[in-house]
Amino acid sequence: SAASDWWKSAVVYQVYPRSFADSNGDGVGDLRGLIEHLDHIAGLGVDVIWLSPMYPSPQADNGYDISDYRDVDPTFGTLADMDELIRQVHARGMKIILDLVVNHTSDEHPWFQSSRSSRTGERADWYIWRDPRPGVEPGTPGAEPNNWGSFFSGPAWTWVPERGQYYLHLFAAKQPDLNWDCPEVRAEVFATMRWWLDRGVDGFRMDVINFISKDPALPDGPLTSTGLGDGSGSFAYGPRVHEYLAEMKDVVFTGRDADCLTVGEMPNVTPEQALRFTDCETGQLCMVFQFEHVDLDQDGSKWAPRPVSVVDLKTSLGRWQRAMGDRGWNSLYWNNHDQPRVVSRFGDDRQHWYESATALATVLHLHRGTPYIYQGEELGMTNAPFERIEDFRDIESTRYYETAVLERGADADEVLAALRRKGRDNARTPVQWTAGAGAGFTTGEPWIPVNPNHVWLNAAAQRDDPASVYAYYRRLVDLRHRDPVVVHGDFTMLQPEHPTLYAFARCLDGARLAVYANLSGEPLEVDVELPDRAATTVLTNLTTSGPWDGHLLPWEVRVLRSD
Ligand code: TEU
Repeated sequence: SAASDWWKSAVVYQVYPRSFADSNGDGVGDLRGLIEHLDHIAGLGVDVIWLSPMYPSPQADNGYDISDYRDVDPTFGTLADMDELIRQVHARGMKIILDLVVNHTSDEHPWFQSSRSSRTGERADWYIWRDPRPGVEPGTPGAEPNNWGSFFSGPAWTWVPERGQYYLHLFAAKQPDLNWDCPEVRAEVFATMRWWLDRGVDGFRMDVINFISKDPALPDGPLTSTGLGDGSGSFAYGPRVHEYLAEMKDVVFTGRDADCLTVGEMPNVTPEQALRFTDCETGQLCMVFQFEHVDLDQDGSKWAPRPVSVVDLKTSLGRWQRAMGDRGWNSLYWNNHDQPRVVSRFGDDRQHWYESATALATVLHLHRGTPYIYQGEELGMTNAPFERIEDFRDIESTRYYETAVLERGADADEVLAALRRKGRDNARTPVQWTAGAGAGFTTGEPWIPVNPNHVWLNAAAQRDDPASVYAYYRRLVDLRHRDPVVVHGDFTMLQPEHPTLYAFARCLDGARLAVYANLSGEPLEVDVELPDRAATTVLTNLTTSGPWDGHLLPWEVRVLRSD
């Protein structure tokens, strides 16, 4: 029904609290800082805020390693601040969803502390423990239960002498994987979700939620360039993942007054699987984050960059549009806290900064699905200009540098070039509020360097400028809210083989919205489709308007509508 599908017409704005706004001068963003800047978010017209983790955490992975699911890290504030945030978000007519990170906990979580202490005690089977490989000295290389590598370099297993076993961690050693096959683990996670919903939150973004069910045999995976195995075949779409998410839907969401937004982050998910997760009748989630389009610029490994063409992007995103059809639902994103900035990645942050930021935004937001804006994207923020390894903060980047350069002898400049291009810190430099010191993010020393381009690229300069990237995002959000074709129209890619034109049509009950975007620095003469020749321009990122002759300047986009 329409009411229960409210999230189809919504736009979501992601806040990564550590980098958003610091209210107390300690150099780290916090909830008070977020509360003070809520009007910036509300001013975009967005419907929902997704808040990245603010829970107590040793911060090994910036909060994606949680040591208490029912509190707030003192760095970010207090539970009272959280209640205030929820109130203030709702007062502005928006909703708020939390990040649910329950594939793993922190190794400092009391659950893990008790699990690691003995094989028979309380919570002994709450994590994934295995004996060493027979015949190899436990705790030495090769004694791990299988050959899997972790996402943050090195083996996915860590030896615990106290217990005489290894535990599995798909990410850092400080992020042990929970054992979802244990019913008490699921019950505790579900109870925590209800606890937050009762506090007023409106749903969850679920971290690597397709990884929660592992093939209990945990077989070796195919070897990769690091010399370790890729275990994803045993955990990316495990035997019980649908069962567990169906149980969650039942226990947590069914029968609540208001309908929640649920979005599952799912690396490696295929279109067929995503449809099963999001099917309007038999699915378990509203939508998933898939990774295909953001993995196009890499060759196997994330650190082996390769060029992407407009045709590659169209082929991938077009396939997802077709696959979700009218039973499933897409999430639409270019950016989040793990991805490089889109204007630097698929756009041109030098010659055509404004035009390419707005052209890419238009293409994304007018696909069928729910769009996500990552903090700073609405300002056209760019990648970090980091020169030295010392500038990087992210555990994924620093661990990769250590293992590749220091252990495997890779070329340091090449590794740095890859980090610069694909590293997650590109997304994590402070939000640029002003041209002043600390970019208006902090009065203190920021935990990660601010981008020097804040002197011209900042919110203060853009907020009241009708020709800004910020103002353009506001128009895109507004178009979605005003025009049902944007939400419900079907999707047809136009001229899929064209090397630089990204064009598509959305149709609903005889109305047609067509997008023609020049994703290149060269002007273009477009062969306009017949139904669009007499159409009205409803949005363009350049000041020219009125009838269109099919000419597109570099990175120009035209959105046309006809009835
Ligand atoms: O990310 C999951 C994930 O698989 C990646 O995209 C990851 O960021 C990495 O780049 C793989 O190369 C989620 C969170 O979004 C991320 O921030 C966390 O570090 C990770 O899970 C672990 O919780």
